[in-house]
Amino acid sequence: MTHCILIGAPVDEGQRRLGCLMGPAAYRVAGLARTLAELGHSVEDRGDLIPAPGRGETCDNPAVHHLPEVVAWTEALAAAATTAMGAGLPIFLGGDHSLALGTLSGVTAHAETLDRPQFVLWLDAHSDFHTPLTTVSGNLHGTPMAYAAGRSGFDALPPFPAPIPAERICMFGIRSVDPAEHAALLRYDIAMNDMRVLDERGIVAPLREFLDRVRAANGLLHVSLDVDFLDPSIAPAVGTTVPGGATFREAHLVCELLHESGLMTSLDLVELNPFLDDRGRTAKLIVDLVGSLMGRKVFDRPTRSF
Ligand code: B3U
Ligand code: MN
Ligand code: MN
Repeated sequence: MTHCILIGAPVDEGQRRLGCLMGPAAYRVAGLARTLAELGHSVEDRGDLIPAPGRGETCDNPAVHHLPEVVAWTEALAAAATTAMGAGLPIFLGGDHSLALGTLSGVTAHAETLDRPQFVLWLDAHSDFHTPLTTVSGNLHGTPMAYAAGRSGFDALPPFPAPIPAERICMFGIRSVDPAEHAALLRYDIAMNDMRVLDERGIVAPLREFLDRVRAANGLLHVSLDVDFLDPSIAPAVGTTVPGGATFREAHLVCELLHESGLMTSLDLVELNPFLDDRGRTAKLIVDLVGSLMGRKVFDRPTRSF
């Protein structure tokens, strides 16, 4: 039994399409708390965070927009994440992926106090490895993984608590990387399971390798699930659809393996745009995936020895 702490983060300033701010409400309507309770977990819904007003920060890249708002969200989320980590398993309901600037900061700060290494599993079509100085779109939802890895260029944000070394980061589902991100990623030895790798090796072997590393290091594991990790044919409610994503079964398998590992200590659900959904189908799919992450099985095999 896990104590699940739901934290709504209706942020949509990290990109330009309106609607992500309805994400937390959609997860609640789709039955997230009920799903967790039916699996035997206790659920505490802390409601939606309200960030402080922006303070007018600027940066040298004129494309960047809503920087002060994103800084304010980062600070609010980092504080909420650190507090929640001491009390249970935080599940952050986005909101766009810029929220991970804050959640990664907060969970990593907590890991530091425990003197345990923080690991990250990034389930996304995108590597989100831009800095505010390299982004072409100016959308800060494309930057959180670079912030956590300790790239420079984030002067408007608080310094990242303890930059996460590349070998503690694993990306899955990647199929859209901008040239500047690509150049930067070549300097980092991040486990890059793009669709090329997953097509060849499948999802199980690379995931087990990573989970074994987390276990061996007694690490904490933050999982960041971007809706566009999934193929748009099953998850249409996202602003940036990229064809060729994870299938229904692959996504459930990732979640089932994560559950079996018992290693996940915090979770982001990001980029759901309910305004683009088809009768709540994407929200319901994400809630179902959280069910698999938290122990739902088709058939619960008793452990047998022969
Ligand atoms: N790399 C592009 C596209 C992108 C990143 N994250 C999403 N889209 N969702 C950018 O704008 O930085
Ligand atoms: Mn993303
Ligand atoms: Mn994405």
